[in-house]
Formats: sequence, structure tokens, C-alpha cells
Amino acid sequence: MLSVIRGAMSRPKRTHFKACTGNYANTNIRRADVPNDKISFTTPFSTYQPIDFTADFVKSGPVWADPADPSELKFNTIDGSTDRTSFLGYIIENGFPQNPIGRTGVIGRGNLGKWGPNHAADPILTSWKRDERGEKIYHKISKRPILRFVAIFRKKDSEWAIPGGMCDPGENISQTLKREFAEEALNSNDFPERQESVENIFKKGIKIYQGYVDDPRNTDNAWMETQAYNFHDEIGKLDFVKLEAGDDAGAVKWTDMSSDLALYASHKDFIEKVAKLHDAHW
Ligand code: RP5
Repeated sequence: MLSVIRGAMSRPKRTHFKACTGNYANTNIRRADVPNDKISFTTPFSTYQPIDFTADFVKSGPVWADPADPSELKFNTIDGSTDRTSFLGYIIENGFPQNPIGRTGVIGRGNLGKWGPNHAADPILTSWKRDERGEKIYHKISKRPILRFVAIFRKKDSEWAIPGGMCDPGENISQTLKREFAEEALNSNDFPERQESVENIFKKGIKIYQGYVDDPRNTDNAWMETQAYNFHDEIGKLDFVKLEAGDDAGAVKWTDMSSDLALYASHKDFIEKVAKLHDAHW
């Protein structure tokens, strides 16, 4: 059962940073400059000249990608098996969905398949850091217990991250959360048979975020949204689960939560929320 605890869920994002600075994700394509005070589309910016970029692997029309021309798509609704609703809502400007947070310096779809929202799910599996006697380990300075989560290394981005991924058409959120964890952190497609203790943990999740992700792949017309859930193991059963990196993950490991972490997209915000939820060290 997945639930939302009052006060546990963080506020939706109101701005972005990674989605509008530096080169476009894993390319040499330089985004048009977007000053901080001109991110919102409601702020006039007459000299704005975004770069038009859609990756060749998206243009080539894989099954997960929309057609190049979005005019037949039904936005802000469930369109066939594709969820085009948004946690923020969005407008269509000159026939193209407009990023609800603001300008990114890029138009087109970049590396993303869908025009408008591209939905993902982020499973955050946590367990206390313990010593060899099984006692919780406390941080020397904060005096709070140290919480760990399962992190994967995104090969394409060379960054550590939560083992999240895109929702498949027609899939519900519980299925995506489990499937992505199984693929990236267990290297297994036959979940739950292989890992019974993980299956038990996935029975109880707490939603900690839903909304926009400050993802480096976002453009003015295509962006990431996610639902992040925490699955917490209070008694340490998960410690015996064999982690094995699979799919896009180059490595997987239990990682201590702390404010020193550097993580992909908005993942550090989600992890901080989980640390606070459990009154853990941050
Ligand atoms: C992020 O991209 C989401 O938070 C999620 O973790 C991830 C999904 O994209 P892929 O891992 O499928 O590339 O915005």
C-alpha cells in the first residue's frame, strides 16, 4: 500500500537551475542564456533565442517517442496509453506544450521522447546504518542516526542518483517503482520472485514528492515530472539483499545521507526530505 503522510510531501518546484544552465544534457549544445529573473515565461524577454534541438535517437521514432508533429496529440489529459497530465498544468503555445516552470534555452524535445510532461517514478529504499552489533550509528556532530539509501551510478550522466525511471504506458506507479528498482539495483526482471524481502518493503511506501524535476534534459517543450516514494526498512532486513547494477546503472551501493551529497537532477531534494522525515542526520 502506498500512502501520503500529512506534511511529508515537499512543495512543488517553483523554479529550475540544472534545466537552464550549461550545455544541454550530455551534449556540446550550448543552451541560450536564461538569466534568473527571466526564467518565467510571464516575464518579457524579447531577445530570447532558444536553440532548437531534438536528438537523432528521438527523431528516429522509437516506440517510446511521440511523433515530430504534436498537432494530433491530446494534452493535459490521458491520451490513449500516454499520460499527458501534469502535476502543475501547462499551456499550449503556438501548438507546443510550454514548460510550466519556465525557459530552458532549448526548444524541441532534446533527449526526451514526449512533448510536454515525461513521467517517472523514484523509489527511495532506506535503512539505518548499523555497527557490527546491529546498533544504529550516530553522526558525531549532529548526534542523529545515519540513514542510508540505495543509489545507482547513471552511466550516461556520470552522476549518482535514485534508481528511478520512466513510467511505461499503462503502468501504475507501484509497478514502475518496483520495476525500475529491480532493473537498476537488482539487475533482475523477474521481481518479486527473486528478492522476497524487497517485495515486502515495497508493500508500504510514503509519497514524499510529486511534480516537476529539475532535470538537465528539460526543454521549453518537454520536461520531467516524477513521484518519489520512500520505502523504509526499520529492522535492517534489506541489508542482506544482494544489490547488482543493471540496465543504465554502472554501479549500485548503500549511500549515507548527508548534505554533502551531489546527485542527479532534483534527487538531493528528495533525499533531504526523507532524512528529515526520519529525523536522521543530514
Ligand atoms: C529524473 O529522471 C527522474 O527523477 C528519474 O529519476 C529519472 C528518469 O529518467 P531515466 O532514468 O529513465 O533516464 O528526472
